[in-house]
Amino acid sequence: MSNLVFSGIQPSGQLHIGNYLGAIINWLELQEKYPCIFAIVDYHSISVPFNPQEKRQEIKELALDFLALGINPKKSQIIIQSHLPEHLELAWILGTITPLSWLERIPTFKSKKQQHQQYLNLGLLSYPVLMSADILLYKANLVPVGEDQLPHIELTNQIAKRFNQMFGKTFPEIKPILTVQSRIMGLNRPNDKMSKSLGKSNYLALTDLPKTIRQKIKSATTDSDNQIKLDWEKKPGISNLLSIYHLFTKKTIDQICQQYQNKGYAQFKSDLAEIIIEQLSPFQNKRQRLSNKPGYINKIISNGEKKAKKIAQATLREVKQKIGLL
Ligand code: AQP
Repeated sequence: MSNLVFSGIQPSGQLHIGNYLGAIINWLELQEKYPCIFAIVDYHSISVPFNPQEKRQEIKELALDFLALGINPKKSQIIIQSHLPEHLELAWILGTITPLSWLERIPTFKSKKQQHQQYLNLGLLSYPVLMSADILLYKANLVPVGEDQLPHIELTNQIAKRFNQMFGKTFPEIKPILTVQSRIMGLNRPNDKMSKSLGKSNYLALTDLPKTIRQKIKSATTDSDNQIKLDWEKKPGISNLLSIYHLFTKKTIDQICQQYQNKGYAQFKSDLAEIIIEQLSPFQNKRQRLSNKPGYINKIISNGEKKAKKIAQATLREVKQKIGLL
């Protein structure tokens, strides 16, 4: 069996350094080795409250982000989930063999249920089935994601296994690919993962201006002992910043701690902000240039979707045949 990479991101606001350091840096590495499909999973993004006036723009912005970050359309396909209805068809079929109990125990469902009590809908519960369909539709076997997505990958494997047992071997086993730091924590809530829905001061957007980056890092939550060291339990805020520093500079944690011995948090934070500004600048410049080329971006997506559709249709045909629908 040949390797194929699939991963997706919801168009639901600005991409942040959690998405980048926790998942996308692996996309860039993997596309050098394997064929990849990277999806803008817009159907997923409407399972929580959203603004229809902003959705189209959010989808365009995310496509721009993918390309500016270095997704290479010669090597990888970029697709928009809702352009390929095969995702939904397969999701329905897989949903019919997925016990409710498997879905009810998924941690993201439990937390989204709390978060969106006034918007509790079937989509929130069946979200991981659609994600399973996204992956299995292409028979992808490598899925680079952040740590929060691991229960979804486990579920995908359970569903695939059940389908294979019931109807004959069809789907491969999926392997999640994690980055070295697959859980970046929130700037103002360092015990929770960095998240768009926790507000703008919780995350550092890849498109944040230098002024905003300086201000957000300066006000990131830290303890009061002014000692720079890694201690996730007692010092989650500074540990998170240390690990972001390490990921952006490739210096080891020990080297960084040594460098800032007796220098205090203010100097450390100020340097970290400048490092991030410098690291994000090529992306921001490229994004600016690409934003003037909407035709080019649309072409890339439509080419990607043409190729993806062939695989999607073949899988769906096979699945329908196996379950007696063709
Ligand atoms: N904090 C994070 N650390 C590491 N990886 C992360 N990812 C997200 N947040 C972190 C990974 O980014 C990819 C895209 O995720 P998504 O489209 O599902 O976005 P998300 O998880 O919904 O992002 P948010 O900011 O957390 O949104 P809300 O607040 O709406 O839930 C995935 O691979 C994810 O693991």
